[in-house]
Amino acid sequence: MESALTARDRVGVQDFVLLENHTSEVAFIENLRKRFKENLIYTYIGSVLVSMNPYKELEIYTKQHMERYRGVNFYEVSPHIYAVADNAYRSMRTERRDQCILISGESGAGKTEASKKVLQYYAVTCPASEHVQTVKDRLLQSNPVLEAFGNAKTLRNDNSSRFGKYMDIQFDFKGAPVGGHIINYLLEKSRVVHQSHGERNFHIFYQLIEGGEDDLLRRLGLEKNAQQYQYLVKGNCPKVSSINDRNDWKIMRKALSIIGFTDDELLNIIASVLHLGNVQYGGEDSGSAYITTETQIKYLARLLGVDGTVLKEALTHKKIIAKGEELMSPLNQEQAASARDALSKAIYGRTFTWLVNKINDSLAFKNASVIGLLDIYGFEVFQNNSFEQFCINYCNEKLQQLFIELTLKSEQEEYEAEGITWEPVQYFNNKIICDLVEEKFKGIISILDEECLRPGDASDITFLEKLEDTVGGHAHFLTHKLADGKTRKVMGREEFRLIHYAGEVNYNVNGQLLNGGQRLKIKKPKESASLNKSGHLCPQIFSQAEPTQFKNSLAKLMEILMSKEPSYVRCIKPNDAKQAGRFDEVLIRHQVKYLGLMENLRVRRAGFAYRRRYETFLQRYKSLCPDTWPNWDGRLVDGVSTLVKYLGYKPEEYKLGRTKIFIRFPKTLFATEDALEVRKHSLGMSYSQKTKYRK
Ligand code: AOV
Ligand code: MG
Repeated sequence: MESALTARDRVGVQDFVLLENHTSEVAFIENLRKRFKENLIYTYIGSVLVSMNPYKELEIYTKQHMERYRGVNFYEVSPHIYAVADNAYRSMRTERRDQCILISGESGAGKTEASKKVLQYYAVTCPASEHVQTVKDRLLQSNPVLEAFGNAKTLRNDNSSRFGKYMDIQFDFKGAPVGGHIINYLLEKSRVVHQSHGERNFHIFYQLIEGGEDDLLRRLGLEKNAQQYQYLVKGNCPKVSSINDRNDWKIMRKALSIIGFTDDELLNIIASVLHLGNVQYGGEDSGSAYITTETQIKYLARLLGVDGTVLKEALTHKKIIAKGEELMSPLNQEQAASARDALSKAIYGRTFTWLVNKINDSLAFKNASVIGLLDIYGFEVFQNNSFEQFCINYCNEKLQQLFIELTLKSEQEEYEAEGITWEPVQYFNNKIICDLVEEKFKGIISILDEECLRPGDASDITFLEKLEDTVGGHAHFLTHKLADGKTRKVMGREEFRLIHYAGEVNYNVNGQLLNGGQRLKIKKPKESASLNKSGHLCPQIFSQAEPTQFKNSLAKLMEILMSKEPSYVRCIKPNDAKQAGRFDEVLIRHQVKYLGLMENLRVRRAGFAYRRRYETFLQRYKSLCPDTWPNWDGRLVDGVSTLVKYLGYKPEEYKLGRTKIFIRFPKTLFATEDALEVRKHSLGMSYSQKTKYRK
């Protein structure tokens, strides 16, 4: 039989805290490598779960596995996403505190898969009633629907989420899931009209074309051939070997009906986007554009329920306000094409929001205990980075900031406040970058907003100049201009570079950034439901710039997350080839670095696994010591001290702070919990931590 030592040599340690040389990145990576080779994709850093994408189906998500993790202490079983899910669930139940599970990592690292596993875990293991079954089904079925409309094949991930998602799962007092609520962030709308080589538009378009029944396609005026549609050919990649569009269509349709969509309003809109993409223009280069594709207009008018003439005007003119009067001014071909694309993006974006609202309605949000799940796009760097990457990467900065606030910083501050001797751990605080982006009046977003809303000569270049004037000297901001007036050759004149915590990214302001304040929009439906009957389709000036909206919604998200107790899942992508068994060390080391895992480990090693307020600790365990039972009259700290000495805690296992006891190793607390259980049984009480949540 294999000895414990050789086993560890082969499979590594299941918690990085147990590594002998915990400051060595080499040892960290080696541990990941050993475990990955053995298909052990999960490893802890204390309570943080590190997850490696195996790129193959593993037999670790069965019902039996779920059962194994129910009601069991974190450290008693091997690391698993189910342990994180179960732990959050139990904390919510026992401490009555809302929880959130924050899943981060770069594109293709396995965030969405992890969030689905969590949802499935609750759906299978939580108690249910008939009503709850419907809610569970709807919660689960929201995934295929949102993925059809919000995910796409990219170079990095065949099923890449092109929107951020925060989902609240609500539980009643019995611990049964009774509702849910989804908030979506920043759908990548530009994908509707353009895709890079080797990438696709959102899945739904191909599902409809490939899987749509003949009758349906005829009604929508669509052909069963993706090549016919301008919006589907840009990436030159209509078919993906890992995706079965026809099958996915069936799954999506079924999911829609479970959620309660009965008619085809949604598909009318999807079809109209495809028709819009095929609208073409004629006219002199600088003269007024006219539409040359009447068939498309006919279908569009019918599907959207608008008048054809109004539609044509909307697609060839813009509304301007001159001397207080509204006028329709003609567009040239190029302008008209971009107005058309802006309209498509707006329609799709609004449909997506409407879809999320409909799903939320069907989930019937209630005021209950909550576990939030955050699956948001990872840090992105492309050859050409635009406004969208800027927002995505800013979002990742904010999440890292939250991670720092909630783990590294708060942990160290607490030791200080409690007067616990402590060797501070150095870490990079990315607040400086968040400020650079979001600070009032002088942050990048403020400046962008100002330029978007300024009438007259505002342009991409004036925006860049203004940035240089305002944040030019910032340590995390660069342009092609050097301080001595010379030019930095490696950078273009229309770019600025941000030095993010995760790496450097050049953002192109050329015609991209000002999309953030896109001026052409279809009229906002008064309420979501009015979209199906539409009727309104006239261009209007867009008054509020999107970055500010995004900034505000992110601020709100941070508030939601701060109010909950967080659990972290840090996902790592093993290689760029989407292949099983390939461990690309350079790529992995980079992720370990920017996810801050080494700092996380150092803080964790130096710290204490558990802390409890004296009164809570004493209240829970006082029955275990004759001196503290039934009551302790003296100072709380003395009571706790008497109790733990009686229990045999060794001096190196704990420390007493001002208001709390700090326990270094989880096993110490587990032993105390076990003692409590034994005592309760001996007193004939049926209550026990473990049986409490088991059916
Ligand atoms: P992401 O959500 O982190 O990327 P996904 O969760 O979509 O990444 O994972 C990408 C692909 O990796 C999936 O489609 C699966 O094929 C595979 N995969 C991930 N996790 C597992 C797992 N636990 N077991 C088996 N296969 C897995 V992005 O949304 O692009 O940021 O934007
Ligand atoms: Mg995803």
